[in-house]
Amino acid sequence: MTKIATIEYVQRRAALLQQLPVGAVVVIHCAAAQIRNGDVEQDYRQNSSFYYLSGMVEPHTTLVLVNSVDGPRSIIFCRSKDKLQEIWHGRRLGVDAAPEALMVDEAYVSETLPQQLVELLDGATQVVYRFSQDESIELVQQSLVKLRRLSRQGKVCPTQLVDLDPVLDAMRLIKSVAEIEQMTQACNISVAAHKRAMRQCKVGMYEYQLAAELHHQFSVQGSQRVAYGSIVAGGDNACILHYTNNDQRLQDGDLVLIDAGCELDHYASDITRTFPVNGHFSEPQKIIYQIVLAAHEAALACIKPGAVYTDMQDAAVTVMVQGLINIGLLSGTLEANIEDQSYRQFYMHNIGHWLGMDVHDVGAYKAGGESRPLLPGMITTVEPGIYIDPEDMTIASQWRGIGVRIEDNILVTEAGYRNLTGDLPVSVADIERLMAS
Ligand SMILES: [Mn+2]
Repeated sequence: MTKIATIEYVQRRAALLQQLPVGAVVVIHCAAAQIRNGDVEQDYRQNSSFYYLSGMVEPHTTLVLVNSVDGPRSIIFCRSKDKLQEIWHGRRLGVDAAPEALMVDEAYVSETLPQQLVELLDGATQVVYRFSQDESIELVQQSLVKLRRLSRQGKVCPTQLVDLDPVLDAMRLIKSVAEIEQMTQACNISVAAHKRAMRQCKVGMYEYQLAAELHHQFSVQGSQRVAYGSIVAGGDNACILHYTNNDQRLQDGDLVLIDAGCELDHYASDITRTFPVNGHFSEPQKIIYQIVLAAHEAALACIKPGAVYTDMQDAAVTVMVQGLINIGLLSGTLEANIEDQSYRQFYMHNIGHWLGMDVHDVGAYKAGGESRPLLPGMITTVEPGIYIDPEDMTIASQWRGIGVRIEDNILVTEAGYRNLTGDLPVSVADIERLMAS
């Protein structure tokens, strides 16, 4: 499996600095380690934006980029080598190996950062850091106070504070060739896992047992972790949008909705399929499923450079509302139902979200108050759904408790789009065929 080459991190740092004025200094921290209980830590997962610029997986690390007149400087502050700590907790890169491994100019131990940052910020025009990151806010503030105090010794304190996130988020939104390759691999693993789940699904299984089939396949194929908590929702549990208890038995005659995706080298995938536990859709299930599938196809058909996010939502809503009118779950005209959003009773979320290093990836959905145009290199999910309240006695019993969502991961291309998860069966016939095999 290919990984993103170290040189790409160098290119990202250069591309970032090109957008900043000479004299700018960027400070970005890694994710803080979290205590689980006692002296046991939560599994560590690097902060995506930090990893995007550094390729560094270790905690207690900070990256500083200096856009100096003499050219850019990249400096990593990381943990020192420590035999005893490494025996207990694992290998460390260390400052000697860091410059070559990460292709940065200099490396120092983390403990020297507060002192060195004061020196690095002396004479800088602006400090660029994440306004959302407590460690950076604190450290930058302390450094500025120190510099101010030293003004009579000729130190010059920067006067501009700039948020790094909008610049970095815009970069992360457009995926590079290597990122697309990485996400294609993540999607392939998740497709294989969903196929395995469809094949292994049996009446009477627990939802967590079906989840285990997915997770097994993720791990076997090299994924480090799930991209988010897996949803395996049998029957009307599918009507709970973020159901993650996964502790019920799968019943004969019910559907099961699986929303799960692996993470591969810090890149996410995010797939949903809904299929019959016993391998055969009932008539009412099939009818709802076909409406969602038609909405899914209508949304996909909109995707091309220049289309906007709301085009997908509008297309999916139109198809689902008409479908719900046709079967009597909504009354009145198409236009009136769209206008008063009565369909929100059955479809209460949006059509999708950006996908990248984070499952709900960074990047603005609007520009200048308007839905932004799609561009090649963007990756989005498309995930319409219909969820029929199991407790709503005004609805005919045959529909109650049916929950269907269909979600694929879509790369916007010059020509239109590429469905990165399109190898996973989605039609009723293809799903039933796979489950029978
Ligand atoms: Mn999603």
